[in-house]
Amino acid sequence: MFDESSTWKKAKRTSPLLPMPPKTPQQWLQVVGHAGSFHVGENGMLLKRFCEGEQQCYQKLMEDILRPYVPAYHGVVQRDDQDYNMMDNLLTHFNTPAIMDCKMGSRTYLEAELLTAQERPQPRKDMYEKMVAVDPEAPTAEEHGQQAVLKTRYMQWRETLSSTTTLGFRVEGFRKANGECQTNFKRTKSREQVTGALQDFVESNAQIVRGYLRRLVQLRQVLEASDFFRTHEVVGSSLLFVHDGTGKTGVWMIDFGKTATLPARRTLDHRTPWVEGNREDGYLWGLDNLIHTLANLLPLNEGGSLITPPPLAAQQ
Ligand code: I3P
Repeated sequence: MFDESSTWKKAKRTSPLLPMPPKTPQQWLQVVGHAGSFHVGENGMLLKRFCEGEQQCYQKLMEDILRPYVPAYHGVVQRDDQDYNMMDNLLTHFNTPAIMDCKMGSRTYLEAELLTAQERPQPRKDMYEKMVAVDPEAPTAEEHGQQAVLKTRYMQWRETLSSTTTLGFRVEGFRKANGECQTNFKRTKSREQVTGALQDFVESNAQIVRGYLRRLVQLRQVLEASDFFRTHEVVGSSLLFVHDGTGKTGVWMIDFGKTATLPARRTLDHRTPWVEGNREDGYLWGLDNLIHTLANLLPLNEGGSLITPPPLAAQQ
C-alpha cells in the first residue's frame, strides 16, 4: 500500500509527499485512495490529475474565505499529454511530517451517483471482491450470485461499517514520522475506536492535539461563514492533518473531485441529517464530532476551553 519510490503511484485523492531526507528531492508516498494521479512538481508544487469539477472548486476557493484552509491553486499544467491541476505541496514546510487523512461527512457518494445507479445500474466485480475480503457475509444472495455490487451499495456499506454513519467522519489512514503506516480502519466505527486511532496518530502528544484543535475550531467558524461551503454539496472530501517533531501542526481541506455546486438559491447547513433530495452531506456534523473526539484526548477542562471558539474577527 505504501511506496516511497519516486515513481507514479495510483492516487485519485490528495496524498502527501514526504521529504526524505529533508532538503533533497521529495519522494512520493501513497497513504490512501487511488494511485496514479499525482506528481511532484517543482518549487514545492503538487500536480494532481486534472478534473474539471475540482478545478472549478479550487478557482472558487481561491476567492473564498476558505482560501487559507485549502492548498493554494496555481492553474493547469501539462505533462506527457496529461493535464494536471497544480497546487501547493502542503508538506513542504514540515520536517519529516506525520500525516493523516480523515474523510469528512456522513455520505460518501453524490446524490447524482445515486440517480445514475437507479437509472443505469452497473454492478461492479471489484467492489464485490473488496466487500468479500472484509466480510464474506456482507453481500446479499443476489450479489453473491452476480459476484458484483453497485457502487452506491458498496459505499453505503463502507459508511455503516466505519464511523462515517455514526460520527460523520472516518479515519482513512495515517503515516507516522517514523514511517509506520496504518490504513486498516474499515471497521473503526465506535467513538472509542476512533479515539484510539487518533491517539495513536498523535502519539499521545498533547501539544500536537492542541494545535490540531485550534486549527479545526477556526476552520469550523470559517466554514460556517463561507459562501462556497454554503452553496456546495461536499462529498468524499478529506481533512489532511500534518505535524512534525517541532510541534508544528496544520490541517487542510483536500479532494474536491466530488464536490457539487447546488442549484441557484439552494444552500446546505451541512448538519441536517441526509434524506434523498436534500443533498445534505453531514460535513459540519462530522467536524463537530471530530473536534469533540480530539478534545477528549486532553484533560477535561483543557479540552473544553479549547473548543470554545474566539470571535471570528480575532483570528484574522
Ligand atoms: C473506494 C473509496 C473511494 C472511491 C472509490 C472506492 O473504496 O470509497 O472514495 O472513489 O470508488 O473504490 P475503498 O476505500 O474501500 O477502496 P470516489 O470517492 O472518487 O468515488 P471508485 O473505485 O469508483 O473510484
